[in-house]
Amino acid sequence: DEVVFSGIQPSGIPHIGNYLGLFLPFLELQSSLPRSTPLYLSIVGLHAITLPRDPNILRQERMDMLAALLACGVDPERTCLFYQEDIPEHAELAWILNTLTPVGRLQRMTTWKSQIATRTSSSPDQITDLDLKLGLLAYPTLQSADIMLYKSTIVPVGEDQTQHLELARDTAEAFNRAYGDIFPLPQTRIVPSKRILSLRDPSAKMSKSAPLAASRIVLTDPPEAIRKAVKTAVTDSEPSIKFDPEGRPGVSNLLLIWSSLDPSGQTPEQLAEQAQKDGWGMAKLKDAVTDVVVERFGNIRAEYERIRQEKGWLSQIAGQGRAKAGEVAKKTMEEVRRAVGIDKL
Ligand code: AQP
Repeated sequence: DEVVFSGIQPSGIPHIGNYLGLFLPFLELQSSLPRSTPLYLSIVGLHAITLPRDPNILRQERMDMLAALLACGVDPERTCLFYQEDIPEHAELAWILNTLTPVGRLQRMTTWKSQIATRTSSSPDQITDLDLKLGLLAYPTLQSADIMLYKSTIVPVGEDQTQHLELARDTAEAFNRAYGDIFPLPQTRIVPSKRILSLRDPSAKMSKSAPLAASRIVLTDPPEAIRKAVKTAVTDSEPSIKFDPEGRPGVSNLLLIWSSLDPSGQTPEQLAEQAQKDGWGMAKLKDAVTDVVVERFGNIRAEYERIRQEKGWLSQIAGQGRAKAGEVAKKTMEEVRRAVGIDKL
């Protein structure tokens, strides 16, 4: 039987990449899957602390992420919405999985390699940088634990997470080989996943923590901010409008955003063709993109601001999720502990 799990870090207000890469696919599963299919969506604080965070800001951002997910349409009656750090079994299973995960495999993760590239000049096998912490290297193992704890089979995530998902699959397999068949092998639901690029640098993905705010559009941006971010988005010097993600990533990124939110359901290629036929320039394309984003984010923003004030309700939702997820997590860990031989004597 299918079980859906996904997670998001409470590391800032979600941007349109998170929205198109994770939220929308998740919401689609929420509305299309039969009610008997369990859905889990976790705000993963233990992942967020793999980079230094101010505790007070983190506390606020955890709550804000819950409000943002609810504002986007996650239904807490249908989806088990919870804080990862409320369920100690995540860290416990991660530890056990650490004993099965080859260090070399973790060192090959692109996320780790990009951290090394930005922070140290030493070669990957001779890391002397004391700022690089073990938690950051082991992050994908914790992610495997998140997925496996609920015996998840479908993991809707953005395209950037594919490598981590492959690791989760191999880790589940390694566990089953070592201790018996406990875990199903998770599938990545990356279709029709989208990789939204930074508006400032189309060679990088859009990211919550990139220093330049103008590189992203976040759910709470007022219309003027959205207009400005799109207007100043880096494209290229060719005047034509064409969907060519390889050759023309900047324009293609805008077309992808437009097509993902446009009610007509047209593909980026079709929208580009039409724009080209109508003799549009880049300014017109940017206006069209701005309009669909403003339209979609306007309601979400109002809802977010309202929900954010409802602290009592938010903690009630978190409590509900904690109870539901906790029950399943406890059961899985009992099985795991028995299989490994570390159950109560
Ligand atoms: N640019 C993106 N395009 C499509 N999907 C994306 N996701 C992230 N960026 C893009 C998807 O959003 C989900 C939640 O991501 P996360 O917060 O857990 O981690 P992340 O991938 O590291 O996201 P950010 O925005 O880049 O955050 P920071 O800067 O804090 O690391 C995932 O499913 C991811 O694929």
